Amino acid sequence: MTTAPRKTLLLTYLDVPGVAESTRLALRVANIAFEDVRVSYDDVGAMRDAGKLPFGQVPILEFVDENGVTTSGPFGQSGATLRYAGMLGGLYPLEPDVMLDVEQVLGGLKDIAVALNPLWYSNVLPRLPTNGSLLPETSINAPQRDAVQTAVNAVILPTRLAHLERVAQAAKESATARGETGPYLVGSRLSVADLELFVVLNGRSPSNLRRWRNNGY
Ligand SMILES: N[C@@H](CCC(=O)N[C@@H](CS)C(=O)NCC(=O)O)C(=O)O
Repeated sequence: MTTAPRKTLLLTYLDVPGVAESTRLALRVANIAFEDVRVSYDDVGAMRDAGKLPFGQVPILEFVDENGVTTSGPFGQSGATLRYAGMLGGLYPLEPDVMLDVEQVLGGLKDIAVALNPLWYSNVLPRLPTNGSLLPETSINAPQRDAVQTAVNAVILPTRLAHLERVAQAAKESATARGETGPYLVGSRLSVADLELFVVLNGRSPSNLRRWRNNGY
């Protein structure tokens, strides 16, 4: 008799509440068993050199059998892992109109994350997917960093957050019209958009950015 390979879901990412944090939360909230594998930058480098990372970076999601052999994946890109976890766990609405509300919030949060990148890396570019380094030629100096921070605080965050508030209000009204009332973006159902909102607004606050940077991230 043959038995199907046992499948353990592995999510591999750095030990920070970064781009894979909402996927971790989605899997936990939905009670989906997974191994929360936390790796160092050196580990990422070794995995990249071994050809293990489809996009040269983490997070990756994969299924492994009882011998630790990958049976499905690895799959990269945090947006993909979040949607996958959301669909598995019932945190990703499949009705097109509700999905649009969730997706536009995810997109708005991505805009915020992109604007924060130069502060995170003190560089115009994020880490290179070839070797994880930051290009010295594209680094920003302290006055440029301050200018980015001022623009982020004075313009980007207030405007983007006002956009999100308006969108959330409209989503709430749509949910109410569907007869779904509740504290979440799309009414009574927690979705991946709520989780990503929490992570971006809580985890990537300027004070957390400073703390992570001081810890070498
Ligand atoms: N677009 C990718 C970006 C992934 C990414 O930037 N990963 C970073 C951590 S947040 C990484 O692997 N850094 C280590 C390295 O590049 O060596 C995603 O969302 O998954």
